[in-house]
Amino acid sequence: MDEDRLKNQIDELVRWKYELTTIIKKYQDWLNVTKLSSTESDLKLFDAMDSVHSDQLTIAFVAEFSRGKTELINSIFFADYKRRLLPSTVGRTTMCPTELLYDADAPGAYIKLLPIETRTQETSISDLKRESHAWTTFSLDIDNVDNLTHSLQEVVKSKIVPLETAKALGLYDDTINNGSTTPPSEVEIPVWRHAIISFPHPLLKQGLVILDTPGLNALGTEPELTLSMLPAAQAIVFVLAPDTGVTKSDLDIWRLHIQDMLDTRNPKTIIATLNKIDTLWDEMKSDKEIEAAIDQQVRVTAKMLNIDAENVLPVSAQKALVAKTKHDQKLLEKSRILTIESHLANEIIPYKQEIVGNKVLHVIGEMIENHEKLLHTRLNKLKTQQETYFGATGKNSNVIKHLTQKTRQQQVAYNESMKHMQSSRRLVAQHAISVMNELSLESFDYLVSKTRKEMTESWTTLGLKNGITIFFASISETMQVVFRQMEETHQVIESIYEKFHREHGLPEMKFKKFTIDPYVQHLELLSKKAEDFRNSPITTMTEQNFVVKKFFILLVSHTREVFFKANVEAETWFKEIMSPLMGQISIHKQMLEQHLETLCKISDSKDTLKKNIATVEKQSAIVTERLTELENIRNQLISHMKHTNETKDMDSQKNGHGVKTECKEIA
Ligand SMILES: Nc1nc2c(ncn2[C@@H]2O[C@H](COP(=O)(O)OP(=O)(O)OP(=O)(O)O)[C@@H](O)[C@H]2O)c(=O)[nH]1
Ligand SMILES: [Mg+2]
Repeated sequence: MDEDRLKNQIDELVRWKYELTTIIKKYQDWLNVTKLSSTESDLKLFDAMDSVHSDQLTIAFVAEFSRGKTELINSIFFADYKRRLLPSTVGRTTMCPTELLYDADAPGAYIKLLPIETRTQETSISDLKRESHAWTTFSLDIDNVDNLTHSLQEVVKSKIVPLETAKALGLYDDTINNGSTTPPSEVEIPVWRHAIISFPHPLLKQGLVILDTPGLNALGTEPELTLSMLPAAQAIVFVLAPDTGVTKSDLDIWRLHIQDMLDTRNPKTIIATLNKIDTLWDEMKSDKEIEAAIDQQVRVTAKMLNIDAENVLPVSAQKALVAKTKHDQKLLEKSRILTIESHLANEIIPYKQEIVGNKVLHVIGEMIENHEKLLHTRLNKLKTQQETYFGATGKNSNVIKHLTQKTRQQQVAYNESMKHMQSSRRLVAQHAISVMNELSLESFDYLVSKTRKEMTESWTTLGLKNGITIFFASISETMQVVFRQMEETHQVIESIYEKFHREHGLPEMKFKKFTIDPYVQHLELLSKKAEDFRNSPITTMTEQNFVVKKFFILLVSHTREVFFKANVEAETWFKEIMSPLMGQISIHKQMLEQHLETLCKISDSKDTLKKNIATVEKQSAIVTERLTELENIRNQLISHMKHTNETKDMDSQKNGHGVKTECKEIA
């Protein structure tokens, strides 16, 4: 049924994630059985499983005040309560950004509120989330809807404070007075800065997170929303209303906080809703005329926002809530809420699935590939050994002596290469030190303190703006240095891999290069946001330097996060980059030793030779069986993600490898 589509799709996503973790678990068991697991592989698989488990689907609602964000949330997600669960009234209602989620670790439902006064601190909301003492928490009585709705009223609370207090909190916007009247002596401000509501709603329990934001420049005064919370959401619902049309402030919000995101994500994940279409329902007009009027509004809206008309969805949140409460199917259809729910179900959830899938595939796919290569090498070496033994049957001792000599020579060559390998590894370690030094948080913090010093010397809006520019220029310079260093490192590693392939017949292996591109792109996005922020009307007034300062603090904290991620990934990369080659080398060494030992024994008796042939045959059968198991796991993973692009890549790699891993004859 259409009404249940969203719920069904979320259930489906949960099932899909569960199956994905089952496949990862199967691979982990396989690694244990084959004794190929290592601390690194365990850690990687644990991380992959954890990222699937803790993954959330966030839908954020953004708009100017009174467009009906909260009403939409109530009607899409909470109509079962048969009332307005979250407060929604005429005029400005929601006073603080509100996250609705399910916290499985908490003993019961709660509402957690961050006092507005925390704005004076330099700590970001995401950091404050880890400091429970900073929040005021009330438990929620979920069995009594009256009590529940009453408790949720906290998010609309405001208070009157002296002008100076509002200014100190960066909450006084003097454009409101337009310079024509004297500033007021008192200002109304929100009581809370942020709210987190946790309760066991079925969809929230499945990992859905809803972010309701207040209108009236809340996004401008709390830059963290624009910088991190909105970009992190999988879907953004931007709400407009036909009674006001697309106003200047609607457009400002769109341009300053949403439009940019269209460049970096699937456009279908940003939905513009034209809410309150019931205001166009006119009994004096035919259904056709009403339809035409709505279509016209959709086209105008799409043009103004410069998006496809199919991503502008007309709706009546209020009538949808009434229809769901009264089970009025006709009104429900007329409200068009099901179109929005279908869009969320059909576009957002599969997109989310793709993101999670790609993340897992990126890690696991590569590991499986390396293990497949390893087993293929082992199998080929066993085959060669078997052929040698067969060849040796009935041969005289001179031939065996010759074979032994040849293998010894290979061992000497191998030992020489190992010496070369040691010096190459030292070289790679040196590269690692320089790269890690550039990406170290100490260097980053030094850069920040330097920028800060320059900024404190001119703690004016202009000085702060210049500080941001200098800051990004320095970061970009660091990234360029890292890029050059990594290019050199890649060359060194390539030559090592190549040497072992050329001189010892190890399979031609492509190692994974470390790319800083995603980090550079992320930093460029932050830099662009900073640029937009610098040019936005809010920062043109010197009185707003509170906001600029806050923005800078947040930018630093975000950039630090990006840096930290790059640092961790580079460190892991350096740790792992030689592992596939070392695995192959270890097999190569083992096989050489085993081969030599057998050749020595061959001359002893024919029985030993027979026994050895039998052992090699048995080993080959086991390796073949393990390979089949691994291929099954890989196929399961591929069919589980059949819609992702990376799967296609993996498929083509699969077809190309295996044959290539043929080894040169040892003897
Ligand atoms: N006629 C009509 N009124 C609606 C509709 N949706 C919301 N409203 C009304 O519009 C007013 C504002 O709705 P809210 O949901 O509080 O709007 P909001 O966007 O959350 O506003 P803030 O919380 O102030 O940012 C309320 O009185 C709602 O009942 C609708 O589809 N039709
Ligand atoms: Mg609201």
